[in-house]
Amino acid sequence: MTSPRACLGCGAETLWSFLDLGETPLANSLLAPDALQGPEPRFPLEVAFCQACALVQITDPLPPEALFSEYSYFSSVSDTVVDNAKAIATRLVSERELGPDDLAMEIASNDGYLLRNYVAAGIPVLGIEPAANVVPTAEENGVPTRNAFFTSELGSDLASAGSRASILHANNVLAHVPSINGFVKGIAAVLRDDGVAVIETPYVCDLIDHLEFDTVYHEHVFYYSLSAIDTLFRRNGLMVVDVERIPIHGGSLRVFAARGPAQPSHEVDRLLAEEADRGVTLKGYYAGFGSQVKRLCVDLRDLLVRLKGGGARLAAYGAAAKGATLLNAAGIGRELLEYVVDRSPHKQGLHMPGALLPILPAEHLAEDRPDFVLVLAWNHVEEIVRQQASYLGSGGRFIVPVPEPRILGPR
Ligand code: JHZ
Repeated sequence: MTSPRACLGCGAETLWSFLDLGETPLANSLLAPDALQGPEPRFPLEVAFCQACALVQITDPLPPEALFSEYSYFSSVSDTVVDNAKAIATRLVSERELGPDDLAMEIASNDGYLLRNYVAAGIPVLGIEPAANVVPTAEENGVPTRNAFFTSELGSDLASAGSRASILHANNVLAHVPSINGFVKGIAAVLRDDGVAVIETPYVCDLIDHLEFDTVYHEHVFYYSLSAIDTLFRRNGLMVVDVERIPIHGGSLRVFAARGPAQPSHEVDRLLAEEADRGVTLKGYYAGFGSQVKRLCVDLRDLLVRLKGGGARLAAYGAAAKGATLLNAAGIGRELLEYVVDRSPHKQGLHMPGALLPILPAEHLAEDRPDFVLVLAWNHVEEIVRQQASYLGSGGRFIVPVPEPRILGPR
């Protein structure tokens, strides 16, 4: 597979495709009951590596307006996400001695799950969030929110109007923006000279090493190594000054960036060297991934078919975007799984794209007690195990699909 398209980062026509998930419905386009009969739009989903700048990307990105103007994902539904946000906000307020003259900004601020921690500490905030349906919840959380896509122009406009950020958070959005150079330029423009951007994004090495292929969907245009981020940021006036690997979402990078010039930390140099040693900036690192994914999908489907054939009742947990990719790639639908449960009231009553499983409240598991539950939101498995003690205690079993299917029993 070789894609003729140009890299969205550096513009070189050096994309080398290594994973093709075929024509796939949009992972967060949950279906209302009256939409179940109609045809579902599907779009190509293929992942490529840029041999010039090492940026991993999908080859056919869709316009962000089609994906994010209305959004069913509310960050506050997951305790792990809320706790992670609170920990970093509290830490930065103290480390950087922030006060009422500072401004904490967040791009893709969702329901205010992160910025409300700054509000509680008396620090002025501004959220920027494109999904109109999420904004009222953020405002109820006390987080003033501008309903807009963040761009280079918006960054410059905010800076000219005097809104420059001491801290700028951008969690799980660097992966989502096709016009990535303008987006990074906008961050550089809106930062104070001594400000810091704190950017969390899933780490491509965790994706490859732990077969987290289901985190590929149309919303995720890019899958970053630190090497690719370093090149992208330098091109657009930002410098990586520090980095941490954090466990959230199956393994992410937390990158600290500033307007240059700046001295990167020892950890930045160390991780860049580690990536170079492991060949992360070369296509060989990605070469076997497509066939490993095929194997995993076959193994998972075979396991479910075997359990079902033995008379077991099967369901799933987590109407996650990654769940849509997993079910569609492995060809798992209503013939194997009866339903999926999810804690989010914004998802309940709807159906998973492609697989068409109905989405029910999480409490349904303990009441209905299916024999096995496929954990689609495997990145939150510890939280889900704690919460579903009653289901597991009554003999229920969880199946964690990646990096290889494994069954968890009662603890
Ligand atoms: P979760 C999201 O992807 C969306 P998804 C987004 N595109 C992104 O970039 C990545 O995260 C990083 C539910 N749940 O977080 C909530 C429970 O029901 O794995 C969600 O619907 N009970 C911005 O959608 C889903 O599961 C629980 O106890 O793949 C989890 O979705 C918990 C913890 C979650 O992300």
